[in-house]
Amino acid sequence: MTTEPGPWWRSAVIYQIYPRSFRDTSGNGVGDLRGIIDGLDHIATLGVDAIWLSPVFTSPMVDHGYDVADYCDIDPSFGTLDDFDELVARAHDRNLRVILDWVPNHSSDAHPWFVESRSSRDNPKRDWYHWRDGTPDRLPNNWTRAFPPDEPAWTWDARTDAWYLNLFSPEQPDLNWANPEVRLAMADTLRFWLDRGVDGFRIDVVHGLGKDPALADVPEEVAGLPAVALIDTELTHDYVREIRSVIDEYDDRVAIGEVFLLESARIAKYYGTGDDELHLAFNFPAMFGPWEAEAWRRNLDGAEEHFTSKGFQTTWVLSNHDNPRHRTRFGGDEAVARAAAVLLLGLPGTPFLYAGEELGLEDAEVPPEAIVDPSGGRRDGCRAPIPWTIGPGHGWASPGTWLPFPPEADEHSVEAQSADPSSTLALYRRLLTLRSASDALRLGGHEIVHDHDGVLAWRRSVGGTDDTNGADDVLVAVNFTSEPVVFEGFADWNSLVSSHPDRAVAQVVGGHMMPDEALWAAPPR
Ligand code: TEU
Repeated sequence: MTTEPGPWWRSAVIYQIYPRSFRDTSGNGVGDLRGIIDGLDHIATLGVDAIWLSPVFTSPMVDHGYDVADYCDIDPSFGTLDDFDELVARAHDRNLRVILDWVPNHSSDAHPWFVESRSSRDNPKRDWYHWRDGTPDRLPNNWTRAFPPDEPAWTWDARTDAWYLNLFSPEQPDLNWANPEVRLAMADTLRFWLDRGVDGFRIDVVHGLGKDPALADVPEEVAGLPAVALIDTELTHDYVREIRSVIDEYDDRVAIGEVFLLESARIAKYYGTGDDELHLAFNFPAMFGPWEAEAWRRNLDGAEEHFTSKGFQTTWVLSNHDNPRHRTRFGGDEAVARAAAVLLLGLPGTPFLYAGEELGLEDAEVPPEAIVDPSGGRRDGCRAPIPWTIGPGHGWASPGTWLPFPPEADEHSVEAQSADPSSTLALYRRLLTLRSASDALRLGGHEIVHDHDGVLAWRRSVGGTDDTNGADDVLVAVNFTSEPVVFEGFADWNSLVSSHPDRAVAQVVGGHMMPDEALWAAPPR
């Protein structure tokens, strides 16, 4: 049962690669495109449908690629355009789609557009960025930037005695999307990659594009938050519709937005009417919640209310390159991380995996002298290099790596886990194999069937949940407690997969769940 009634991304699992940390073949301590090509067999065997690459464009790397100096070329530390074309071809050979990370809100200050813009007040590109007159002691407004936090979002440029806006670091000036020339130039950067065969884009801080023309102060009570988390204007929706229309010039592509707003209701607005803005938007509130049954009940209810009931596809993320990995966030316990995998891949919607979570990685300990993240180091631990092999270097072609390896890198390496049927990697492979064979798991809705004593369970089905009609029907049950529990009502169901390495597959659930266990089960035949 693998008929796909809708677009590919509705049933896909998308795997995020942070290219600097994936695999180094050149020996410079930083991952590269040829390393990703070498890793494609691992990714294809894992069983995901698409890879999303964090930015690989030319960049001075102040924000490790989220500061783009040329939107239409590959940074030499990652390789060449030829390497990129080969990567797309090799990925497509393995039925893996390729999604790029497009950073339209700001460029690098080294981008020729900004170099021109800052050169004089009458330069033709002056208005491509947000400039404000004034004096060095009077900020244009009270916005604060993200990197480092608590600093103003404005930088004084003595060359022309004016302020420019930067929601992130001063090396990341905000582009002025109100200028139609900017929008045309940025649309062409999309076409450049679409013409090369990419399957879509993850669009960085897309909600931030439209700035209030008055650049008014934010209310005093939220002025301590980075301004990027507060910007949400109607103008942005016009720009997102334009972006979508460019992507729609090509068949079968996807627009995924990083809408960094902290309320699902506001995020959902960026799906527009359902077919004129984003196809998918990250729903970060779920990621920021704890490992608790009540919180996940709220997440599922919220997904239904804000997304599914409106015909929008929900997304789920547990880990990414901006936050501590979920294993680390949830206390470091491997049993919990494994249960989280069973939960994530059993949720209704499009799940995103962050490279290394299939190995159960924890964040690296990064000593103060090794911090490289412009946010002050908060994001370095989750960006630790992926350990591929057992032994020194872990398969990296370099004696040193740009960040230290995560803890227990030998045990967590791809090599060690590939050989072990009880490993976290084996669990992810099994989950993804089952998911790809089940319409209920890929496409079905959900119905909560149990929500007390720390156990949350839901049923995924297509074609109804009448057990006699052969409908595809799967129970997902998660014990969020560290105690064994008896879980009534499904005693005669058969376990398809359990997060617990000792639970034999196909064993009858019997109503008992082990501490920190999550499982999928099928109705009795
Ligand atoms: O992140 C946007 C963003 O606002 C948050 O990630 C947040 O500001 C940050 O985690 C604070 O520590 C995107 C990218 O995901 C991130 O990696 C980039 O640094 C940022 O945009 C700028 O392009």
